[in-house]
Amino acid sequence: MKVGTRVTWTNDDKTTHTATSGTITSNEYGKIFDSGYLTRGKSFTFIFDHTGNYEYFCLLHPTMIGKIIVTK
Ligand SMILES: [Cu+2]
Repeated sequence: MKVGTRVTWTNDDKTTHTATSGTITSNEYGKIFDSGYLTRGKSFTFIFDHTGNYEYFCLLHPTMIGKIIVTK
């Protein structure tokens, strides 16, 4: 997706989740964005203003992972 895109994560699950930048094994996780605990129905929005590959995961369920690729 293009720089400047706004991404919204919405938790449609019964279980609480997070969208937290980085990987569970990195000291840097959560530094770029961190939704905090998203209970059912809650949303979190982040605007990607820089190019790059942004991995993210759920702090509560670290096998839940994703990646966002931001291009010019
Ligand atoms: Cu989770």
